[in-house]
Amino acid sequence: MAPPSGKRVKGLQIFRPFVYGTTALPFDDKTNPRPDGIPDDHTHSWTVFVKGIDDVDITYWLRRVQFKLHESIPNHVRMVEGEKGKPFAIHETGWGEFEIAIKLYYVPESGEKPQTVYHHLRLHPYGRTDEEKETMRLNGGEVISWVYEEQIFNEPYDAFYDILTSGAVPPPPSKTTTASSSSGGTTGGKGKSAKEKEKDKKEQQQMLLHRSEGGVLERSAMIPLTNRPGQPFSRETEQVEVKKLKDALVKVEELSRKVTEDLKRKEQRLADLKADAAKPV
Ligand code: SLL
Repeated sequence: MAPPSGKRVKGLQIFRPFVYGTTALPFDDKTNPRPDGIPDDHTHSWTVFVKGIDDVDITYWLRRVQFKLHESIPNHVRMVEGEKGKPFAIHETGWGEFEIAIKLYYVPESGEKPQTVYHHLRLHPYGRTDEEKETMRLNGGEVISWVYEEQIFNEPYDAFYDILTSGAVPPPPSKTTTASSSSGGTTGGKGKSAKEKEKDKKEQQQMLLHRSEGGVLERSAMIPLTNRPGQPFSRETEQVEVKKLKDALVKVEELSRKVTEDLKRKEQRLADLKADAAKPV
């Protein structure tokens, strides 16, 4: 593919948050019955996905995703084309865990080459303690292994920059809608009728309200303010992680102080013993 014509925006980086990972659920006659025709040795149904944070659309920068599954799975290389507002996802059943190669293909305007991330399909929770294992389970018993990532576009082409910044707008009311009529532009007002201005104002209010509820806006780099069911990546989670790191640092400093004190005591003892040994008898 020829690179897009036009210049790059020098000295500028734009990032977009996204989430990828796997969700697995063991077969169970009551809650997750094995579908007809699935081999007896299959124990789980699972999904691998790439999606926007808070389920916002990302197809304006990500065009398609190739998932390379384990060779034991029929037709193991799968290409998923972007559908506005929907996750890129593959649903499968199986018995074993393996590494999935997830190749991201960007929109042509970006001029970016595809890039691969790797993700381990988790069917079984792991951890040193039961508590740690439980953090991998959602309420319904699903085993989740999800990763927050940020896609960085370094010095994007002009046309792509325009796409990326064409407006932070609230997600459409139903997240599955196929086309958003909003142009994304909320600025201006010149030459607009009173009715259009009123519409703009409403959109802006809706946008602020949505953000104040903690959600993110479409075509933005925002992350939610708080956690919600199925949405564990937020400023709240970030704060919890920061606190964990701070607490760990305090512990490390305390340990290091103790070791240093111990060392000093031992050095002193050694010096005393040496001095003793040097005394004439
Ligand atoms: C393991 N190294 O031993 C891994 C291999 C393979 C998983 C896991 C087959 C699905 C199907 C399946 O689950 N393969 O037959 O469609 O754990």
